[in-house]
Amino acid sequence: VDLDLHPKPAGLDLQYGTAGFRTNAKQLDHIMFRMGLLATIRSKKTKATIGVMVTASHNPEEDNGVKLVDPMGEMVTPTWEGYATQLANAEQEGLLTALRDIIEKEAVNMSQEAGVFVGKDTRSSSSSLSQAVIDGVSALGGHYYGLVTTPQLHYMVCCHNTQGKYGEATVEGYYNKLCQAFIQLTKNASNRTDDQKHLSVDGANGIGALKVREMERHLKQELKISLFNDGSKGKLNHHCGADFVKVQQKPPTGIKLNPGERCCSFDGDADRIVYYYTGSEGHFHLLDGDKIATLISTFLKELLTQAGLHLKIAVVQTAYANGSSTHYLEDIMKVIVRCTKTGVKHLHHAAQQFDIGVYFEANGHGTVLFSKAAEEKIQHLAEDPNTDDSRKRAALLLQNTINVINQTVGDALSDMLLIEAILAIKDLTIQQWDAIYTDLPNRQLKVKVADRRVIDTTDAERRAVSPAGLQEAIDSLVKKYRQARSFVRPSGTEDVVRVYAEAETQESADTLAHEVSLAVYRLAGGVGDEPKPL
Ligand code: G16
Repeated sequence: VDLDLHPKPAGLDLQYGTAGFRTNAKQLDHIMFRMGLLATIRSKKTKATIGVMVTASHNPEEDNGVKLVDPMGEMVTPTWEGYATQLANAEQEGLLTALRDIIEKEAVNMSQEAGVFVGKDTRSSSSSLSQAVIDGVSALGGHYYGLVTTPQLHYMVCCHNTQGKYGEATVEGYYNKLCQAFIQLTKNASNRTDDQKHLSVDGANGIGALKVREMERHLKQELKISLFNDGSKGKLNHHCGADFVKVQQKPPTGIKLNPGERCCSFDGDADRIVYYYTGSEGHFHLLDGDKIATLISTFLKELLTQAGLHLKIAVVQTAYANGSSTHYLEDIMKVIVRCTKTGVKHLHHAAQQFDIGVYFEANGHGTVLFSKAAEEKIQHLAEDPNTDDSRKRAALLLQNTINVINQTVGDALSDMLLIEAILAIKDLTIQQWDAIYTDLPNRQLKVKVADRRVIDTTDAERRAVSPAGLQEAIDSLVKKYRQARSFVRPSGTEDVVRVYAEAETQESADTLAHEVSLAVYRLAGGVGDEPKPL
């Protein structure tokens, strides 16, 4: 391999963050090439196919990024994130040594065959950057997937490495599996009206919009989608998409919102989803990842009871989870709740500890994991001739639920089908779903600092240990408000510090978020203008 094909500019250092490398697309050419090399080594090491996804998901159009996907479709393991950072930052003349280091440390047999699936989103920089990845793997026979959503790539890696047991490793195979399960599920709903079958989708002007169009014909009119922000004119993630809707707490531009109607937004690579509607008074109602986790876990818990199955179910959240959701899940629904650091890789891992692990970040990124033992128990019950009708119905519903879910990673298309099926089966309107609990008013802000690494956190990012005095400042501010909570953390995908606050009223949440932003600005080296009140 010619290692000088995509040279690194001297002195540029980047870290493998929350979801891989992510920055302005202009700085990523050498990173992509090197991740192609690393994915190939990882493939030789694991004797399995590895995935590389070129995307910057919710970030603006001019950014890009890359994440590595391990054999079962999960995020690459932490040791290899470390290798990725080492390899990315080796100066050009040290690249060969850096590669040899990893090969030696991991005792990789370089004569082993390798396979790498490469996926990309619709960003204008994604074509040339994915070509740089392919240049890194091509000498070793990588497989290229063209335009796919992030979750489709995760799915296909898993299908390939399980020799098709998880499904067929093609985009068609993906649609078939999910949509057939969806159609089976909706057979359990009675007399759905056209309104109930209708959903407005904001595609964030990204890859999800193209894919929802492709998927539609597999849905046999059981779901009728009005697609907005389909990429034909608007800019990716600009005033639209799941991140915009969640953070701004308002509808995207470019969507027609009729009062009371169910709508959802995907993010730029379709691994997140949030729902919303406007009330008759024009008030905006957001149903975020926490509400989604609640809906899904309630549904699963009811099915387990009906099936008479004793399986341990848990919900995994992050510090961003609304306090009302945690309270509802623990105290009313009596399910186990766990809190992890931000990043699906952390939630995924925690969810694997249970028979059924429902994990969702408040931003709408999540899925459900079923242990092998749980899947076997459900299958056994469904196939046992002695199972009575109502238990059998529950077992079959659980089986189809498993099939509609993409267990490899959060997936907007799969989550959408699952949510639509649950609403149909339980005959719930979005308003009824929303009324399960009331969110505490909250606010998220960003603060620019010179070096966000000066902020270090502990307790699943709920407390700051550095810089000195910051946590004490937050504690005394929080004390001023009722039902209040606040935390700060450095983002792993953008060059900012994130601030979260919630309180009894929106005014308190806004003021608290602003006050905490000021504390960050003053104690953690803020740059630019001081944060202004909202
Ligand atoms: C990525 C991660 C998510 C995370 C989000 C924001 O999402 O996959 O787990 O919540 O970034 O992370 P941070 O607050 O560290 O910037 P996406 O959809 O952008 O890939």
